[in-house]
Amino acid sequence: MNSYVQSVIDKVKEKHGTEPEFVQTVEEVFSSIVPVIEKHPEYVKYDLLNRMVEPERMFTFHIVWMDDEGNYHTNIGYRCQFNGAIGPYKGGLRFQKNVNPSIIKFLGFEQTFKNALTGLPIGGAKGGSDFDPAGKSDAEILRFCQSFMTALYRYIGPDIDVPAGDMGVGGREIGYLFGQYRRLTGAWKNGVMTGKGLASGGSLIRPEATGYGAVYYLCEVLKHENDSIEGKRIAVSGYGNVAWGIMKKAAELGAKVTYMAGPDGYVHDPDGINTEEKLNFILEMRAKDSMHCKPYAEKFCCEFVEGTKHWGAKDVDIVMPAALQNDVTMEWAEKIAASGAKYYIEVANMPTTNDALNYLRSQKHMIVAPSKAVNAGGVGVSALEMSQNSERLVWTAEEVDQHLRKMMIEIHKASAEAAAEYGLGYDLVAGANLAGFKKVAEAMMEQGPF
Ligand code: 2IT
Repeated sequence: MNSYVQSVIDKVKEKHGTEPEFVQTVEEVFSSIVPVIEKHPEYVKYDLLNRMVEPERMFTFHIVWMDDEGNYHTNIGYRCQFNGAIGPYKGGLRFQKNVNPSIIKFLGFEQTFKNALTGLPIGGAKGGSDFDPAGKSDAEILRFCQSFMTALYRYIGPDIDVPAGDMGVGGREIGYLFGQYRRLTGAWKNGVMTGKGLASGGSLIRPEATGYGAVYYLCEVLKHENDSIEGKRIAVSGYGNVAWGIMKKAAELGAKVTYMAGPDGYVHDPDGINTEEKLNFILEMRAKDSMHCKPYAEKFCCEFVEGTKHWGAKDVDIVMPAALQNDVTMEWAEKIAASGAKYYIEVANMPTTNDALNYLRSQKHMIVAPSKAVNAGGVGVSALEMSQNSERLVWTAEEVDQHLRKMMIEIHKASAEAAAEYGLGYDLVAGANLAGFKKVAEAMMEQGPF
């Protein structure tokens, strides 16, 4: 390890001991970029890395809202505008009980390099709240979103910061947030947020984009291995928007998702979650209760195993974690490696602990792809929504899908080429970090290195 890179990682560890997820992502990204630092002594001279690990701006705010019984509650809101070197800050809002500064910062840091990989001019950001949407009524969600935007609206804008959804923030929440933004500013502001409903200026394919993009990326990996998606059995975790998009696109291309998991346990459907009836049932199930996937097993008479994960199941070809961060720890990684599955395709943001990821990467029989490349189609289509809004155009679903597919092909190619350039072979994890980092670093240097 290069001594400058090591010194920055050590400093982050020392300064941010209470932010484990943030430390983890810095270590993961920076351990890949050593060859670029060695090629560019000026990055060391101008101390680029210490600058990169400090968000350009990050703030908190309080959100006071009233529940349906008239009781008042206060939550914390966050926005972390991590790096705006290549475009307006861009990234989702996460509403989840466990949201804290470490989670927001890790997501903002990852977003910076992911957004660079899309090839589009968007900087990295993330935000959200420790508000728990589970069990809240529609009216409570509306009041919370209005209060959230009342605190945030001064600090965002189409050229400043363009928020979107993440866990706990879907089309409904974006609609309520955008409505409040318009009420407060009296302006449409090129849509200001992405992931809007179609009637409000949203883009076709945005809800499906992350999952579809992940499958398009997967197809590139398979092509590289002279393999095909046809007939493949895929295990996902989660059954949210992203996992759902994977199920749908995989089915369309002749593969099948045979495992999915939720907070309550996992479902095994050997026939595949691949019919319209099954896919629609998941949407209904999720809308009613986002914490349980057992009803799927009851409805379609398949196996449900409570309180555990399916990682390591032997009848799987492709593993795609698409739920929370650090879902796959070392213990699960060992089971996955032993299962014989060849492809480990991360989808959720940082779904693998660093030791588990490095272990999987060291397995000769496996190909590992990193989330910041695989899930970049979501934010990529968000950037296409920004383009459509600012040009006052609406693209057809086919046009958006074509752009998305092209973007995923390019991301895979750029990652593979960056790894090859530094003699690392087909290392998609290092390649994505190298390609994303190079672009952000170049922009930072162009804008005044000191
Ligand atoms: O993690 C992500 O890339 C997102 N939540 C989407 C961000 C966006 O601006 O569409």
